[in-house]
Amino acid sequence: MTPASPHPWLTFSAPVAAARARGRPLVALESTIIAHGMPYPENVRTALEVQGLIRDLGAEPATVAVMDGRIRIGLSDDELERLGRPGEVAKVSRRDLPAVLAGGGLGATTVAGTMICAALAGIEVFVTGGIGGVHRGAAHSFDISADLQELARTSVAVVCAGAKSILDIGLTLEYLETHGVPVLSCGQDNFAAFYTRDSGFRADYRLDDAAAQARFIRTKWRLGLAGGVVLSTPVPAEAAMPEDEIDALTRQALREADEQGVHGKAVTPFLLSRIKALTGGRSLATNIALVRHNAEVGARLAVALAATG
Ligand code: PSU
Ligand code: MN
Repeated sequence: MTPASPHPWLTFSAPVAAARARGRPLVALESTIIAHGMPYPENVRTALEVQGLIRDLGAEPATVAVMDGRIRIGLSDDELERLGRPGEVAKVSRRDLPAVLAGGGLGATTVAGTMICAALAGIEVFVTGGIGGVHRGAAHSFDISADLQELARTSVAVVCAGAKSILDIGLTLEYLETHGVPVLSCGQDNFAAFYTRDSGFRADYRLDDAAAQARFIRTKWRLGLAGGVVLSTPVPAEAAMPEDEIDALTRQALREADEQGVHGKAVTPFLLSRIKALTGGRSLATNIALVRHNAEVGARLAVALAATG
């Protein structure tokens, strides 16, 4: 659904503007995964590959970021490079968006930030790696990602490989249930666990087929039930990490974060980079494989959703 007059803070790249004009399906992509989730240069290479995969499946990728006082929907290769190179890039969630926009800085949008921008741009499907969630020990730290609150209120379908086991996946699903956010799974019954395929928790509904996913999502929104939908799909089996290894390393990374007093928005990037170091880079290969797979599932969903009118 293309809004008649786009929001004044949005700037569309030329390919995204052309896709909008022709009614071609769009897929939003986040940029925190580029600036804070993966190291350079694999981050930029992955971002470019993911965009290509989406195009090949008949949708137009729109990577979202904040630059020079504008919400950018679609980035050039040079702009992706600017975001991905080591340097100061703000991590932009809901609370940060006004500050980075008004201040004219460079910002990478999280799942929550990207959902807000996608909704403003009329984009219904958004592909990420994994969603944020309720952190382990949240009873003491109160660390619950703003991604979950955004899913409760903003009507965008978020395609992911589940949530990382750095989180408390059971509590994350409880939170989503409380807020009426449906959790769909594609390819298996259970919710995925990012580096591994099976979180041990069932998703609400298994819908393997993009047309069925699109019918579910369209029905929710046509009923006036605002808010997001999570579509989980597991990392391809050949790229998954061994579960006992990732569990042990996750516990170690969590201990280190605690010892070093890492808190707030720094927690997730810290854990990601420690797990990458502790696995000798193997977790990065898994991360790249799952994002690529999510992009394919998301592109098919965007095409199917566009066909529902
Ligand atoms: N999960 C990943 N990789 C990531 C993130 C999550 O596997 O890079 C990023 C996403 O942008 C997500 C954010 O929105 O981390 C969540 O951060 P926090 O836990 O601070 O809300
Ligand atoms: Mn947090």
